[in-house]
Amino acid sequence: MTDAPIATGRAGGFITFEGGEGAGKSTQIARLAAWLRAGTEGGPREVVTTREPGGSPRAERIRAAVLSGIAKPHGPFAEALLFAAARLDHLSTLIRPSLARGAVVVCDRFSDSTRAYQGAAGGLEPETLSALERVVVGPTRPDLTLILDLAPEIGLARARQRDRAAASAPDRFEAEALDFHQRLRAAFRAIAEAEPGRCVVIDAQATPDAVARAVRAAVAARLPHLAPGVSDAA
Ligand code: T5A
Repeated sequence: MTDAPIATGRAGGFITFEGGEGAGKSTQIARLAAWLRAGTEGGPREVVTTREPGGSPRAERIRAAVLSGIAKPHGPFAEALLFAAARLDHLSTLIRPSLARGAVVVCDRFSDSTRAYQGAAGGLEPETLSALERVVVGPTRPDLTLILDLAPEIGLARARQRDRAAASAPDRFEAEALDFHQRLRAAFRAIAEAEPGRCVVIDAQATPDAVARAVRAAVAARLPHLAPGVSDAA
C-alpha cells in the first residue's frame, strides 16, 4: 500500500479511528466531533460521525449479521466480503455525499480494520485485501487515521466491563483468544509504520482527557484547516 496524501483539498476531511477492542474510539470520536463542530471563522462546521461495520441502514443490517458470528464458519474471506459489501453501501450513501458537500466525516473503523482483523489476525493474504480495498474504497481514502494503541488485556477488560454494565455478551471478535488481539495490535502498528503520512498512533492508556488532547493535537497538526481557533478547547 502506498502512503496517502494529506489534506486532499477537500473542504472537510475524512478521519478514521482504528485500534483494538475497547481502545476508546467511540469515546474519543464524540469528543473530537464536539471540538470540530466549533468550526472556524466561517461559522459552525458540519461533522458527520459514523461507524463500520454499519453507518447506513443496509450496512447496519450486515453489521448485525456479522457481529452475531453467523459468517464465522465461512472463514475470514467470506467475512471480509461482508464487511466490503457494508462498506460499499456506507461509502455511496453516506461518506461520499457528506465529503462532497464539504462535511468532516469521522468514522469509527474503516478498511484498516479489515486489513488487521481479517488479514493479519485472520490469516487472509494482503494481496487479496489490497485488491478488495482498491475496488471498494477506490480514491475515498482517509486523510487521517488515528490509531488508538493499547495493550489488548486492558482494552478487553474495558470492553467487558462496559458489556457487563449493559448486560450484553461479547461479540464475534471480542470473544477471540488473546493472541488474536495481540496480532491485531501489531497489525495496526505496522499499518502506521508503513503509512506515516496518513496515520498517527495515540497512546490510549492515558486518561480520556489526555487521549482527547493528543487526538486534537494530531488533527491540528495534520489537518490544520479543521482546527478551531483554540486548539486545546474542550
Ligand atoms: N471489524 C470491523 C472487522 O473485523 N473488520 C472490519 O472491516 C471492521 C470495520 C466492530 C467489530 O467488527 C470488527 C472489529 C470489531 O470487533 P464494535 O462493536 O464497533 O465492533 O466494536 P469496536 O469498534 O471494537 O468498539 P468498542 O465499542 O468495543 O470499543 P471502543 O469504541 O474503542 O471503546 P469505547 O469508547 O466504547 O470505550 C470502551 C470502554 O472503556 C471506557 C469507556 O467508558 C467504555 O466503558 N474508556 C476508558 N476507560 C479508561 N481510560 C480511557 N482512556 C477510556 N476511554 C474509554
